[in-house]
Amino acid sequence: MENYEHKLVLVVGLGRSGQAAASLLARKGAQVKAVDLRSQGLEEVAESLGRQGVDYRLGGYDPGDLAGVDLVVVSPGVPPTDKLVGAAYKAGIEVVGELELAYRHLKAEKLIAVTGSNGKSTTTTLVGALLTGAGISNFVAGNIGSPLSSFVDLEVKAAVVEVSTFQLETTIQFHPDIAVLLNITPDHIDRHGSFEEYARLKGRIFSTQTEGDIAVINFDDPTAWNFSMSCSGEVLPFSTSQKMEVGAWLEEGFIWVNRGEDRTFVCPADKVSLPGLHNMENILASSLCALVLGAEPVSMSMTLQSFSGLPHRIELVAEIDGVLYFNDSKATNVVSMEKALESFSAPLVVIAGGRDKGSDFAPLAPLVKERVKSLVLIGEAAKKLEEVFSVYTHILRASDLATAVRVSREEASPGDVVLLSPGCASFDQFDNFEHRGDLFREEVLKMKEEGR
Ligand code: UMA
Ligand code: ADP
Repeated sequence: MENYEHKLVLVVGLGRSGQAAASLLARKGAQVKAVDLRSQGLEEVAESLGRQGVDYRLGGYDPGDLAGVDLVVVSPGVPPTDKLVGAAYKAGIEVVGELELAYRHLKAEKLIAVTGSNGKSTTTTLVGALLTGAGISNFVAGNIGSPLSSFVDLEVKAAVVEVSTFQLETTIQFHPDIAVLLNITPDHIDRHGSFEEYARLKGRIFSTQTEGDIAVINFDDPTAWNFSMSCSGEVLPFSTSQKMEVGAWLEEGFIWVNRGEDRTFVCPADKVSLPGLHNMENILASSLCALVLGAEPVSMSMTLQSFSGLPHRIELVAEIDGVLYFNDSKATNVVSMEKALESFSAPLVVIAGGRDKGSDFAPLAPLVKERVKSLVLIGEAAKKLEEVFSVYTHILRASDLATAVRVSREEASPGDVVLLSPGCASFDQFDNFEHRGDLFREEVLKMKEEGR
């Protein structure tokens, strides 16, 4: 446990992570100062920080804020290129991310950390559900939306934590007992500069592991699997394409797991509630985590049959005039959009676009040509998407999501599917992906009401 007596800690960024970190530090006796580039919209936060004895400066910061500071805690959204962060490193001040700070105070007995380009939230939630189903106390936190700093005092058997590359950039001691790497496909190139750097950061989830720890890795993803060669812990692979000696796999329609002694049958694959092969990857990885922590296959099977997924991930919203409307707002990169397009055989009217993260959309061209009858484009990336796909499908532009929903209705015929699967971040027009998905749902349900 860190001793913060007479220590001044600077928290950079006052979103969810910064607020939780500042509170944790204040509770642990540190003198805390917090800064944020923003000044608007933080009134309530400032009031609450003030009550906790946290000093704050909003509307900008500079290296002068480092005076007397012993430790800097950065929010995940703060890039390493930030001037203040650079000055802190230069001055020899320790810089850690909110995740690292929380880890140093964690009381949970075991730490399960889940990363990957896609499937993190689904897998993290499912691991939590499998453990709960087996009577194993746990909580779910991290990049999923609830900073780990808010949960550190909970004395549970397992902390199940979703981890992003933004967080792995600033970990030092962070040491998962079980580290899960679901997949590595291009994302966040705008932040990390290249795919190679992004992949390297994903691999940091294993960097502190030693013998006795466990690495759960996707055998079918070559970039992810590559890390199995350098892992110090026990590697448990999972595969949806071939039988494994140990780990988790599909065989003749059944889910199997084996930690090295006897293989165990978990559940028939067609009995699980989560749809799609991509979700089967999440299921296999989650089952391994639960198995290692002592869950019985019978309870795992029951949970897998009842767990039907999270909102905003290929979520059915409504049927209107024979057209099904699906919300996949969480598809914020090319591969998650690809999985959504692959999930339907019906003709698709797809709403896509938003803030581009330096993505290459060209690999989607064959799927768009084969399955998408109309592509309705919104947001900053509309022009780029139009340039890539205009030869493959009918393109329409809409100024906002509500208009896009109405346009899609015009385009769709009975038997078609209207799918919001943006392939881009939401921040150009929305607060976050939930805001975008909620608005889509609201518009669709409004149309359904109007039709009654
Ligand atoms: N800010 C600065 N300076 C900067 C950047 C931001 O002062 O250089 C300020 C902003 O003005 C704002 C605050 O920092 O007030 C925002 O901090 P943040 O961007 O770190 O966001 P949080 O609210 O703390 O949320 C973060 C994660 N956000 C990011 O990684 C961008 C959330 O993941 C996570 O749920 C939350 O911590 C709790 O752990 C979101 C995300 O988009 C969902 N993650 C990316 C992803 O999943 O792809 C990585
Ligand atoms: P993350 O937290 O990594 O963003 P989510 O579980 O929230 O992952 O899912 C995000 C998007 O990725 C959704 O559109 C979902 O349909 C898709 N997805 C989920 N699991 C996978 C997977 N294993 N591989 C590829 N795409 C996936």
